[in-house]
Amino acid sequence: MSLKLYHAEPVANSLKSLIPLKEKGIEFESVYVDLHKFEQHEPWFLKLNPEGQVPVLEHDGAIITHTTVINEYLEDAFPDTPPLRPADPLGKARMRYWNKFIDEHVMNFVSMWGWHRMIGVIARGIESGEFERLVARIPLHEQREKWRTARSGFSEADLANATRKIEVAVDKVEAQLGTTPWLAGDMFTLADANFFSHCGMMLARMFPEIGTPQRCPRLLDWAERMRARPGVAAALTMPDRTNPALRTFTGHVR
Ligand SMILES: N[C@@H](CCC(=O)N[C@@H](CS)C(=O)NCC(=O)O)C(=O)O
Repeated sequence: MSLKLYHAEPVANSLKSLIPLKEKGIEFESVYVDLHKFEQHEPWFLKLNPEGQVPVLEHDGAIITHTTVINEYLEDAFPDTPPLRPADPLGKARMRYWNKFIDEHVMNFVSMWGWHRMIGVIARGIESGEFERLVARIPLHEQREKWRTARSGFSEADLANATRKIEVAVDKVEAQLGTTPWLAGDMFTLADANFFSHCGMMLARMFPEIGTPQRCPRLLDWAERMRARPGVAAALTMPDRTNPALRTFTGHVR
């Protein structure tokens, strides 16, 4: 059996798939893709994932992309490892509801603030001819536009909308955690790994005015319970080569 995960720093999408691998105790080869060097747009990487994004799972030569798909694949392909998905149909539906909500209404809005504060700084540091050359290699139209917007600056209206989306998500998770210990019920699931990677782990540092003990005490307690899990802790200690000068903008600090 051969299993490889191509990934970047343990945050956002890379962390989202590192957590289940570590939680399930599945042996895999970690292949670090350096986003600071735009390795995800190199021809060798585009052969693996034509969309030019991490993470990518390679299992016995088959390629699986998109974290929500990767993570459910791990559940199906490694049934003898600790489950991170409920066995009953209703539990599965609850978990998938949260994954859909996080993928559609959380991930991109936290990401916009990260790009605004960090990628914008990187993009403006690249001379314009070189910048256009790098952007021209990006396969996805949306990502090309995101890089250009990061360089010129996101609009106040877009940033304000992103903040509003994050507030809605935080309040929604806080309400859920008043009912169940984990997002989808009594069991730690892929939905918890998803929200933690995209919002929970960086909430207090990246959005201190939202992630307050007054507003979301249960969410902050849940984030501590997440970090106390050996699998999550192991995922968080994967290599982090973020430029230290930019680190504080992103919540990468552990
Ligand atoms: N929907 C994809 C999103 C993947 C994604 O946005 N990955 C980011 C890292 S968090 C990436 O590769 N960014 C670099 C780029 O787009 O050039 C997934 O769930 O895997």
